Amino acid sequence: TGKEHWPRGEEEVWQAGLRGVDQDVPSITKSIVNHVQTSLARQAYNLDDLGAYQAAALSVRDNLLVNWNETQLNYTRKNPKRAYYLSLEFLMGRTLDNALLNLGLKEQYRDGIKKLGFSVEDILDKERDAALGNGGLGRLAACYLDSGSSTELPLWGYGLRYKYGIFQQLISPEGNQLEAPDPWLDNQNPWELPRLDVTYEVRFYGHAERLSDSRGVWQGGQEVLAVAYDVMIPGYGTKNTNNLRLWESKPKRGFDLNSFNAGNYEAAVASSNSADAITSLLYVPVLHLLIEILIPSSSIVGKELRLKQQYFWTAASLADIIRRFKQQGKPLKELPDFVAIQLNDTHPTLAIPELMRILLDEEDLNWEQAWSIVTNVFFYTNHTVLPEALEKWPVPLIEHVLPRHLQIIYDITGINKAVAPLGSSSKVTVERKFPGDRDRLARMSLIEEGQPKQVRMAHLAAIGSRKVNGVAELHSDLVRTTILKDFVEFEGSSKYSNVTNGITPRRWLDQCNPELSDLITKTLKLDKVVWLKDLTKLDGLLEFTEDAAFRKEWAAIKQRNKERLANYVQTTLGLTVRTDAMFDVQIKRLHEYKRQTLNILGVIHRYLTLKGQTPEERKKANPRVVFFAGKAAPAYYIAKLTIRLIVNVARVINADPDTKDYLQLYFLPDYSVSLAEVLIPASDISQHISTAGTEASGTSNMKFCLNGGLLLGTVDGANIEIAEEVGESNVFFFGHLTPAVEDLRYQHLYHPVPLEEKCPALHRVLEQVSAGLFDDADIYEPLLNTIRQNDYYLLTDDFDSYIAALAMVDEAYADKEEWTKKSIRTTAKMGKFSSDRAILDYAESFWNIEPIPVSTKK
Ligand code: GPQ
Repeated sequence: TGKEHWPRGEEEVWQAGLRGVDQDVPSITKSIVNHVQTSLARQAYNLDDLGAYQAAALSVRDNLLVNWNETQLNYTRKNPKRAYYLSLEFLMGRTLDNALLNLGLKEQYRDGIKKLGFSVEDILDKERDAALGNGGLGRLAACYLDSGSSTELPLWGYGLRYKYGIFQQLISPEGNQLEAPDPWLDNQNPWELPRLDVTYEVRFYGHAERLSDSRGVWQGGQEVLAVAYDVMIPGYGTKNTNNLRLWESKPKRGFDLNSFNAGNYEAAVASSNSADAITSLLYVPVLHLLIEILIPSSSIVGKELRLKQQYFWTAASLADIIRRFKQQGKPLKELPDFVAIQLNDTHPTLAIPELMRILLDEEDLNWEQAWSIVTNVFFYTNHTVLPEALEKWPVPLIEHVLPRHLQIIYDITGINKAVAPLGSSSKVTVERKFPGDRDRLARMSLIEEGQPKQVRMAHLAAIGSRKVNGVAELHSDLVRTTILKDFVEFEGSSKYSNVTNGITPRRWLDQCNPELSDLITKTLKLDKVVWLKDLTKLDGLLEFTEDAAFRKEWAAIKQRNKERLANYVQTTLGLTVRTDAMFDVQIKRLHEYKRQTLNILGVIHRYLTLKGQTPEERKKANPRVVFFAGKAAPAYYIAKLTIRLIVNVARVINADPDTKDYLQLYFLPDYSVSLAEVLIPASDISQHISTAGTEASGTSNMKFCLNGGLLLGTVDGANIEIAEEVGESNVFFFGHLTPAVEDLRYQHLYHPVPLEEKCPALHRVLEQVSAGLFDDADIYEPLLNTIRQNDYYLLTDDFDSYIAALAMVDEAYADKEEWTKKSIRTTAKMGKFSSDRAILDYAESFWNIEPIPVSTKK
């Protein structure tokens, strides 16, 4: 009868009850109305846009769940090797529009929602961003998840379910950044599925004892519960839907019953409060760092909480991965054949000693067996070479919170193992390879001497991983030749490689720039699924650069995107932006190395130049609107001062009747993924002007160029590879190159030249700021002094060539037809920067995993 293949009950009854995925408009409206009634308990007469958004989201979620289930069942059946992306940040942004586009249901929902009396644009706008990340690193993780599903790879993400994401940024009338919490879960989150039955216990503190050379036992302390929340990640043009599993912390027992019974209510809830705190908020780094933080009490408490976050998340994720592996009944030595774990920066590096602990203490393997498994499971991506941003943890703190892990870290670095045997069979150690080289041993040690001693997480991540990569060619070279040079010399260079970052063209073109996407589809005469999944197809646009009608359409779309941005500024800030000017955009975290200061000083220079001209002379100027957006870490004083300067310069110049037709300046508050989706398609030129060698890759540079914006930048990060693709004549480069940086810094220290001699133009600008042209005279002295004194980020060296590059941009923009050709060529050559290419590179060269498509493709 075939019934024996059916798990339970009567198959027909089951099949009839399965909520299918009917995707015609009547089924969609029926499903939305159903959710209005039975999920939200509301009705047509009291449904507002937010309610309509929620009902539509729940109805889309039904589709995702069906696909998610099929995908996971397929993985379980086929049992392939899987990869896991461990990231403390996932900057997802909004989900509904993305899910509709990936499912191919946007038009059906547009029609259905209209029939119900709402507009799809209005309800999409009701969704709050999931902003569980700071910047590029977190958004990269989100793009990689989209690409993992779209390329049908068995790839899961693991992260934390913060109750508060990145703070909301407000700007005071004086121009100060104020921070407000981001309670993003307050409206309920339709995109997550609580898995209250998937829980693990995670231990902190207590005491560790050694049982033998390598084995030990860890007991006592505090136990906290990790609870899983699953977020569905739909692929584009496929049913494959992967999982992002986020952990929430919870007290193991609601409260301490003994204290409760003794009438001590405060003590009873105390342990419960500290367990909840672990996943309460996302850390906002200073100098991308974790030292000073958004915690009201002392910074030691903040640091300890951050360490607890890192361990809580890695321990729960590893326990989950191992439980899944063990269900197959295979021996642990086969773990590397079924599991690859990518460490997104050093944040999850505790996974290395944690897996050692599990294998040694709980699974009874010996050191060589355990170390061989560990070093074949993990892969480490580095995202910065800035020394101040490399993670280090004080030894006493690790000893207090994770005593057993500290023992294991010491064993890895220990005398006999002297920076770990190379693989399980080889007994090569640093001591044997470089006899007597004590400096080298000290440099390579996992422990940095000092008061207190500190654990160098990048060294631990490198030595414990199968492969190590940087995120753009130049950056990976710098990783190999600077921060991990000794490790390359010890282990050989083949372990140290590069994967240039990428971006998903679904969100960063199709979703944020639908008109351009449609024009491309029409022009290439391809189904849009084809080129959005093979972005090198954009190359086909090149032959249309000489087609005047095509250029006209291309330019008209840019113009409408500029108007859309102007509208946004009008409705949110009440300010009128002129749209007949060049739009010049710099949007990213505020940081000295990214040099927003160079940009604002350049704006002041332009303003002073215009002021010095006659009205007749001014008429020749290229009108320009400059946009900034970005958040500063709350404790990063210099970055906040830069925001204040931008806001006050804007106040003065936007009100100046002499110049306001030629120069406008805006700082848009509360930068987010959603705001980026409005800004990026509207830009004519965007700025990526970090000091050479400091920006690991940059990813917004790729987004702007994909949308036909030209790039003004330094020879740094992925700018270099963008220029290689689009050709140097289509980008505007300036500034000193990486090899010159060290020498220039030396000159600043030992042979300083007075600014009025070295760079009179910059000197004049600083004088005006100091004189109080934009604000109280003294306010900006600390910011200006960073330039006048040691000028670590080389503004005094790059200012003149920056101004010259801006002039070249003006000149090029004057020839609109030629500019549009450059814009088309830029988009056409962006194929390399799809995150599909990047994720497939990780899959093939590192993880050794393959696509596992769910049988029926759409
Ligand atoms: N990046 Cl170390 C972050 O966003 N946060 C960090 O803590 C570190 C790096 C960025 C980096 O600055 C950009 O150049 C990269 O494009 C981005 O990571 C993704 O790799």
